[in-house]
Amino acid sequence: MNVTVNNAKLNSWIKEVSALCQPEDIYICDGSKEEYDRLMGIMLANGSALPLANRPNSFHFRSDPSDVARVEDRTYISTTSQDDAGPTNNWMTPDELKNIMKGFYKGCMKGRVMYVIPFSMGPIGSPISKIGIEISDSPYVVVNMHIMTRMSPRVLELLGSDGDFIPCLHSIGAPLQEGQKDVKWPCAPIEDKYISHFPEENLIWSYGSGYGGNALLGKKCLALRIASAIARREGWMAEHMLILRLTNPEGKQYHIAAAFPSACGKTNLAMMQPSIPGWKCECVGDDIAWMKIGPDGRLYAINPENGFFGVAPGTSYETNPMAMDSIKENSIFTNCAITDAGEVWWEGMDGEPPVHAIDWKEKDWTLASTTDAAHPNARFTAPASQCPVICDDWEKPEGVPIDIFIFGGRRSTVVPLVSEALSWDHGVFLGSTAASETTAANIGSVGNLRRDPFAMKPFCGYNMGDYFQHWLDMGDKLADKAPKMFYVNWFRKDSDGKFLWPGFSDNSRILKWMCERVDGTAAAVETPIGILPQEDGLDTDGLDLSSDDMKELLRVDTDAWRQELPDIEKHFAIFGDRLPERLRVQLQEFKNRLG
Ligand code: OXD
Ligand code: MN
Repeated sequence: MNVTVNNAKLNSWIKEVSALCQPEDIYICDGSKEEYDRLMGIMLANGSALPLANRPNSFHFRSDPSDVARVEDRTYISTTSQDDAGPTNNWMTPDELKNIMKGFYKGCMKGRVMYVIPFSMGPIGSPISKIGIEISDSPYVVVNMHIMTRMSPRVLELLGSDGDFIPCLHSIGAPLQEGQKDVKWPCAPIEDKYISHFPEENLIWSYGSGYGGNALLGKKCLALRIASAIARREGWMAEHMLILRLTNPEGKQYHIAAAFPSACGKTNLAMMQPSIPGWKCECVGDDIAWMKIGPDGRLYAINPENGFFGVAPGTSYETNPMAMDSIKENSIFTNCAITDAGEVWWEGMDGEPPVHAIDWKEKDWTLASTTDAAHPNARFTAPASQCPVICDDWEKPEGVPIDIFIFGGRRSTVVPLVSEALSWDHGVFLGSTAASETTAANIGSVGNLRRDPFAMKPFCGYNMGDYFQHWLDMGDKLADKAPKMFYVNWFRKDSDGKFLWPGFSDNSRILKWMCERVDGTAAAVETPIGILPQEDGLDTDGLDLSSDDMKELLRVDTDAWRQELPDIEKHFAIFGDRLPERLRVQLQEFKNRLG
């Protein structure tokens, strides 16, 4: 071990894990540039990392083809009683799950270094931040954690001898026998992967995968699943939300937190540059919001992360110029294609596709190929500080005051461009019934409709019925200081299957209407599904959009909504008596309004 550790809990945990996993060596990380360079050097030498030609200090990795996304089927919330994990989570008792996993962990780090990664989610030392320690046998995880979290010796200093932390144990599950040659992306087969959470003791155990969401344990595991359970106990919120600041031409600021399921364009919206003159948008975070009620009774949000782990395909100067500028240097890419010029490429990047590339599976790819050159869930990891529109206050320990909540999903039909909730309870109803057509970020079939309440289905660390109640309780506490709630769908299509709304920077037009609703200046019409803009209520100046298309975008198709009711009922039924009575009332009132 390279450093003496003073914290008693950490010392005994390190001893316990090393006795179980039997690594060749133990290394305590300090988050320094020297450490990053050294580990990257090792990975360059063994061929798992590839330097990129035109991006300083940037590298590409290819995963094993079986290890490309989060594995929801292998993700567990392990509580003593199954009811506490609820119907949306895989469950086993802690004893049962730990027994199985200990079998896998036994000797799993043989021939590898066990890295101890002290990190802070949220600015180091901020009262809302949480300290985690990840133990991992993957140097790829260490370099990604350098970007995605705050890693520094200050974290250990802050812990002192008796401070508490969230233990996050990770192994790729690929021990090396004496003399065995390593592969470029070691991992365990799918049926041996486990992403486990023990919210009753704030503990995370992950085994078998090196993919970001399964292996960078500060993100989905700590900052969402474990934090959501802590937040409920402590009366705050941990949400799968981007955070942005919008400033109007008069200089008034609005802060928006928005929940969309994976791969619905959260990163694009978080960094969006408004197409309407005089409006400014700045990014606070693109994936996770931790929110607490401040001394003035308003809800304040921080982004607990330090970087972006974004979906690369579809990202371009057209769709997200600020992301493109964020990944010019000091970035890590995973599962992209590599051009003959030694650069990353993915479907949807600006310009002409390369004539030839080496695809994400390390095979030749040409324009004639029928497969994708980059995996649809290929990712970039980039420091948030490199985003040209990162908000000056993004690291402010007290956070930014939220004015607006947005929920949404990807729906080609039924759901109009925007609607405002009739009340807080109605907003919770909208969030709790949110649905989206599935994409490549989660393993499973693409294109099905899945209910993804508050975009938290894969990330809620306790019974989702109780989670809905927590939202209602937070509304009661916030009372007239509660943010307004909206539901959006940028993805409605016409009968030819073409998107009706241009999206991206033009989404600012929708955000503008929301701000005007907050100020009480925008006209609106009440419909059975919520409050909608009047037909000419949105600022469409300079937009080439026919009035028929606008009508279709805002059309409330009551028949189609009536047809949705059985699915909503079925969705609510799974929560049994944990479904809050107030949501039953909302459903009944919705039915009544639809007639
Ligand atoms: C993500 C996800 O990686 O939601 O952010 O899957
Ligand atoms: Mn996400």
